[in-house]
Amino acid sequence: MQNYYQKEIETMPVEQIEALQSEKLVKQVKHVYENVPYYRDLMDKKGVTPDDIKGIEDLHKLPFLSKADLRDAYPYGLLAKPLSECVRIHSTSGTTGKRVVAFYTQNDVDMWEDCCARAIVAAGGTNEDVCQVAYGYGLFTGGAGLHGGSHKVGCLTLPMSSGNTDRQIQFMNDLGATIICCTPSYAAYIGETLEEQGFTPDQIPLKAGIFGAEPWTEEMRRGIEKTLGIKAYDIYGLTETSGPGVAFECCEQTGMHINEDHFLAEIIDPDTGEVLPLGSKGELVFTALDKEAFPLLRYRTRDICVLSREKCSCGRTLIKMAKPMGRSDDMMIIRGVNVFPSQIETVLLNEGYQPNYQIIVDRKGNTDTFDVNVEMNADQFSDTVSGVTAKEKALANAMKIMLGINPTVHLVAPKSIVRSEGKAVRVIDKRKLHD
Ligand code: DLL
Repeated sequence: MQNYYQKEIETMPVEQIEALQSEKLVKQVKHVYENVPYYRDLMDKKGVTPDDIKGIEDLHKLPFLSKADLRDAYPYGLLAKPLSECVRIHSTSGTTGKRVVAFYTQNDVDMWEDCCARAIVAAGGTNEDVCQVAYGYGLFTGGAGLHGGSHKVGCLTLPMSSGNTDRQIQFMNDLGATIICCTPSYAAYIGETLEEQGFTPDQIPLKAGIFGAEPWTEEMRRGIEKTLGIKAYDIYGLTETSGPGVAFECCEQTGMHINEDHFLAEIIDPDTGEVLPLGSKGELVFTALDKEAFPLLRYRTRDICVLSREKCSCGRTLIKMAKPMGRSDDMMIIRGVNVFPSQIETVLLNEGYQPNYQIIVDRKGNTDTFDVNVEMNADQFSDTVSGVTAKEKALANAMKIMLGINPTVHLVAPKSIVRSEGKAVRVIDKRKLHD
């Protein structure tokens, strides 16, 4: 069994990792230029040739690739290998417009599973563990990625997929699952169900969870850790870059180490495209250094976060990304003010509510309306009407302090907000329907 703490890579001095990235980048740019006419055109338009790229210091010369490019090129326009060499397809959930489809060669699948294996090991996983994979299986990358990683680590893998919560709980208990992988909102739901069934954290066999695919706050982490009696680790990735495992958290739980030997990260100003210095907040851009079938150069993720090279107590030298605050396109502009759902979640959890909420934005005349439905727990529900009204006011006030604008808060009955088994839908923006 290969050891998936890949120490020589994960603790490599920065100069060495940069030299490795430079070497891979030069090769990758040639591969793309020769095999992807769509990107070759973008390079030609910018007047850049592969000879101009001598190392990572030249990365800024390359054009960006955006989600719109991926949609334009659907389905085969960015394919860099013959289909006969591809073994897998995954796809984004794509609620609007065309989906993005990503192709994988066997080497691509191996690299991706390696990244997920590193994440499982960083969360304390070994071949002694039983790993319950409760991300969706299928076109979504969550199930397949963590499943492959779990196999590589040698865990006993429970391929549950998402949903059927009672069965999740039965298998978890009967088969002694020690690690669970799912979205944080589903983890919270499983925790809530376990609590209702009378399980206390010490009766649950889990010791760790690997949660990602959607933004979640530190407050939510603490809530999940408490209910399930585990350590909750973050994991990040996107379909376009292969799936989960681009970055993962270690025991320090202060941001995710990026698998820099495979993914080169930059932070840019989302409005101007200017590359920002380390430590600045901006849009995360990835260059995949090894992907064969669906290589991406300077792909704009639209995720907003910060990179850091501060020394990590786990010994890994891989650069860290902070928890993404959400996508630049998750950000709502309400009455001219920028609002992220994660800010609302932080207020709720600080004020003693559960992260079961929905934001509804609409427009009446020329004014935006901004409503937040928040679920009460059973104790809060038994309150008097005037008590509930006072709580709604207090919560609206706390949100105003965080956001700078006043929402209308509606406290709603326990269990009236639909639970998520995958990525939670937090926002209903009805303004988009009128536009
Ligand atoms: O969500 C891949 C994944 C599966 C990641 C399982 C982690 C675990 P997509 O469906 O293409 O792929 O969505 C990618 O989800 O651009 C982020 O906006 C968001 N996202 C992913 N992980 C995190 C995270 C998968 N840990 C999009 N924190 C990304 C915040 C995340 N947002």
